[in-house]
Amino acid sequence: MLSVMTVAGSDSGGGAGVSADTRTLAALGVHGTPVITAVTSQNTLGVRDVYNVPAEVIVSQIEAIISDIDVRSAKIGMLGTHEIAEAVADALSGHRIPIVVDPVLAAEAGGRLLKGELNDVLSPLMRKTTVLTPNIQEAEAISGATIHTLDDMKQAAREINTLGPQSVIVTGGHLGGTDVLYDGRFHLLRGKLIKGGTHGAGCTFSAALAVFLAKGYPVKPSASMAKTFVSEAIRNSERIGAGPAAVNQFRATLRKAERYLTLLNVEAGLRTIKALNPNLIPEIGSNLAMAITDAKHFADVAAVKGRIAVVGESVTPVGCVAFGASRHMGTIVLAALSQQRDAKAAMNLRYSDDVKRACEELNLVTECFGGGTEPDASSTVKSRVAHAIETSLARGSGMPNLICDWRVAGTGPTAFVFGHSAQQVADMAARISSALG
Ligand code: PXL
Repeated sequence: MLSVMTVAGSDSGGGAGVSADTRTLAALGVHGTPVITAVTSQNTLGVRDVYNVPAEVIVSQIEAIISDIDVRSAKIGMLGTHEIAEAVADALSGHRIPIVVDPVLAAEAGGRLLKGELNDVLSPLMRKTTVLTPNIQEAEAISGATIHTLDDMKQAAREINTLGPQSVIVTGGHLGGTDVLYDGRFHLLRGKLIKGGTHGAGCTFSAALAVFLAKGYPVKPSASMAKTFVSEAIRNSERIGAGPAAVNQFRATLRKAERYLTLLNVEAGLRTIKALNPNLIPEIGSNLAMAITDAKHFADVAAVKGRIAVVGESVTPVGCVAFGASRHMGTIVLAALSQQRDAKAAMNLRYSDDVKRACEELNLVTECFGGGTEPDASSTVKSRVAHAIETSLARGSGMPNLICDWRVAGTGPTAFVFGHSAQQVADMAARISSALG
């Protein structure tokens, strides 16, 4: 497996430093070997304490790694002292791999993380650096210039390049969102400021850059891909304490995986549904829908394109399964989710006295309209569903398996079957079908 070394400090709050690095490496599919340079006691509100690991312990970690594991690049983050930087530079010399150095001055929420001037601390590493990735504040500290504009960023990048690194990327997250790459020529990595917390963003960008270099990409495409990755991590940032939110390297991937598994789950449910009694399918058709966790919009709910119809004597999905395929059932699922977090799936069936008897026989929890306490007839099906669930929960009956609505406009009496997955809903529909005889 491709391995990448990170040489970094530990942030006990878990947002930045080695935690952010190893999450980034894992999310991008490589093995990370962490070399700890410092132990910081911090949370999202700031740094309380810094303990620099003795230089010989840092060197020992690097030697243990490179004597055995074929690391293809290294990312270097927090270095608390000049002596530590010198030891790291010596330990890595003779090892010809791309080295990304992310200068670390202070934590996001405040608190310096090094002794002395950043310039001086980094000097032993400068000539060994493939790419140096200062943010604006760090670029100011290294170049001695003040940066207000994109032109100032360019000047600083060129200035810093004379200190030794092959390439310099001044990241513009604290200005307009565009980064400046200088490798003898200027390249702009265009971007916009993204809404979200940025604790750990610098570590994530530089670790991702090290991954793409390890995979053999040149600096410029590596920087673009790393920028895309960190942008997504910022967009998905989450608050973990009272201070600034931390970037999240996995949420985007996990959401994609959940979307895929949701499609598969609806497809599996459809295989069960094919055997249903056709009398259960309303004349205008049915649908089987399932949402992802925290769905906000009907586009986050998968269902059958077209609908599920009765063709001849068999229950048949008209189209394929896709997100946003059913506005109607998407709305029903979102209404259920607004009351109960795991009520992620639903299907609409034709309701009748026979279905009612079958549900009683099966002991299903059923919430029906008609008692006079529900919202008036002009209410939407969405508000009636939400109200029915609220009523059932308030009564202590739990999440209803079925909500029966005698009034869904144009469709006739309808039973909405609910469950945590499309497969579970399909299984329940199959039990009702069997009980109908
Ligand atoms: O984001 C820079 C950084 C690097 N390394 C450690 C940190 C921080 C910021 O908080 O704590 C250990």
